[in-house]
Amino acid sequence: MTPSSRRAVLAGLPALAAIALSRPAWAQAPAAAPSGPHSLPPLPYAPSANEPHIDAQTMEIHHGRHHQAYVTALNNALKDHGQLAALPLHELLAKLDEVPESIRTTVRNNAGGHANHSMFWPVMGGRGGMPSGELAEAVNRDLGGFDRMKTEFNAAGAGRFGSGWVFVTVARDGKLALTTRPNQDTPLMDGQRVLFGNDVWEHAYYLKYQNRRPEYLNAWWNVVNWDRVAERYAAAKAGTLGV
Ligand code: MN3
Repeated sequence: MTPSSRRAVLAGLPALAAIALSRPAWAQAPAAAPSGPHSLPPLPYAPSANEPHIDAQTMEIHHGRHHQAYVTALNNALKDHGQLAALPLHELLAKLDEVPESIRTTVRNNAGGHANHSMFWPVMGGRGGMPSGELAEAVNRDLGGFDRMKTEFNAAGAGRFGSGWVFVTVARDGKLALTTRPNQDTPLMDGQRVLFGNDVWEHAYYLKYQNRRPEYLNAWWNVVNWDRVAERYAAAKAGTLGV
């Protein structure tokens, strides 16, 4: 490095440091996302809406950083694949075997991540409690009642080794089932529909709960929005539920 270029680099440092320090790391805008068919859905409530069970900083990072990263990577992978880019997300995930092998794993991980989180935000922001009406009847019929569903869902989430999700799926006839997937895999890849699910990646809970995943799983039920879940149930039976 020449003396003059060293001076230029050093001269630039204070300005860069000031920019970097002016906002907390998690609040800085992500690198410009390429335009693409997929976009980050806005969080349907304030980041603090799930306090104290899920802290606002976790929600900010999880939505603005992690989910955005899946959307950005998916758009990057699809940028030279117009026909795939035109597919609705649930159809893309159901047709992974038609995706070129060179981008298949990237699409699987990031379309899955985009779909899973797009489902996740709206089923939270509520006050917990229990489902009612037709959905409660389905929970009783197929999952042994609310208490048993919760116990088995929490056990499945705690038992998911590494990163992944725990889901309740819903068939077109309204039948419910409990399942888990690793990483960002989703029952959508099997042509199924997700009623609701919880994210058991460490990024979903580590700031507040550290390694106490079972505590997070138990607390999560306090923020479920059963009105939104009931809307998803009705949409599934009507054949209009996407991700
Ligand atoms: Mn996540």
